[in-house]
Amino acid sequence: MNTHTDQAKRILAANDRGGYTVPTDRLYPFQWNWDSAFVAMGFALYDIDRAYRELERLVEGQWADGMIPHIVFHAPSETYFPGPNVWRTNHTIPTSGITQPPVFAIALRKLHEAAGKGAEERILPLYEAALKWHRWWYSARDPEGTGLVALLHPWESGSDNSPAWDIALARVPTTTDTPVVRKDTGHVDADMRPRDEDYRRFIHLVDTYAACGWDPAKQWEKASFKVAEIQTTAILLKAGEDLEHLARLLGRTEDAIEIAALNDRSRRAMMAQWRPDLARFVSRDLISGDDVEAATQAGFIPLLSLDLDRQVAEALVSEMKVWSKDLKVAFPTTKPGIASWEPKRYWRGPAWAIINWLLIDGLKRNGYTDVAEELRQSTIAAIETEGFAEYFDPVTGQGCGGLGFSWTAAAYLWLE
Ligand code: 9YW
Repeated sequence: MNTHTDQAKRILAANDRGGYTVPTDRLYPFQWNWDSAFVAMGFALYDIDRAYRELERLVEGQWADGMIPHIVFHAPSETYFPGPNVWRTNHTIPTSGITQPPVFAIALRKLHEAAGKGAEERILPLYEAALKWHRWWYSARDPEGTGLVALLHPWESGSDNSPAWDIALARVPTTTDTPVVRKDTGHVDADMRPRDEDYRRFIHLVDTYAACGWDPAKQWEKASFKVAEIQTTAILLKAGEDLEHLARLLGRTEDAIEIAALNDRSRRAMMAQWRPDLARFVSRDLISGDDVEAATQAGFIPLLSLDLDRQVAEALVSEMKVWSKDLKVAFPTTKPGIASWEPKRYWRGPAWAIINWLLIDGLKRNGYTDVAEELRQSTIAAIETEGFAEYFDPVTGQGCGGLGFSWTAAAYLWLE
């Protein structure tokens, strides 16, 4: 066996805390939502039972209203901030109060395909959980029915300190009721992490929503950060397609019709976010009404769920090539060379294996198999050279952030 494959499986085993996988030891000692979806797809390649367990354990944290939280705090740990006492969500199984990109149903379809016929019984409760979550997205995060879902916290994007939030986040006060006692910078170099000011604003938002009792309608009203987001909607639409497929397979015709209508709404809304002058798709800041023009990876993720017209696809892929030119590792999360580009600082420039995974699938969907193959090789080479780091400096190739990282291991297994 390829020694890297072996190593990837060992990382997933080492990060197992009893049917769920922590992203990495100490820095992230709980179960994270979209990490677990990627990890489940990794497990599906060699241990289908464990793959299902990963999703089942995540769903233990699902709220009555359908939201699947971004963190499920199955067991206490002192190595992460903010913990359950800051979130104050009062759930039997402690969780955070916000969500994360809905990769779940994409994973569920992959698991079902890997398990083969006869696995319907096991996916049924997971299918129900996904359906409830998708309904939550459309009711709680798109109450006006625009087709684009909104984030109320940068952590919900999974791209915490992306330049995409710079303008919207600047309106959020830095004052907090909760002392900000960061733990992350004790594990990882502070230069690779979000800044203190970002954390103060992140916690200000947590305080605000906790004061709303985590009621979605109250939060929507009080939110000082509200972005109708293109990457999340693109993922939701792909997951929606997979959910519709599963609904039909399970004989749930009414569900399938309902999901198809939501998918259609998102598809049309996303197309309207194409900006030919930028050669990217854009999010919308719902507080100012402005386009989010920051040059980040999010603008390319619609490849994953749209069958683009040739002209649009050509422009988008040409722009991707401009961004990747002369880099050691593609694909950068911020356009190289612009003022907000920081090649080592988390979501402000580095390349991430799971983002590449989404882009590779999107490029293939749109017929760009050669470009997808280049990106696949770049990702594999980065991991084989530097190890299973959280992310990579695209200029030097250096592995950064947490090490022995679960989703990088899962991505390797999937892409290799
Ligand atoms: C946080 C676990 C998570 C990822 C996010 C990433 C980071 C920090 O780590 O979040 O405190 O939640 O930005 O995408 O799921 O790997």
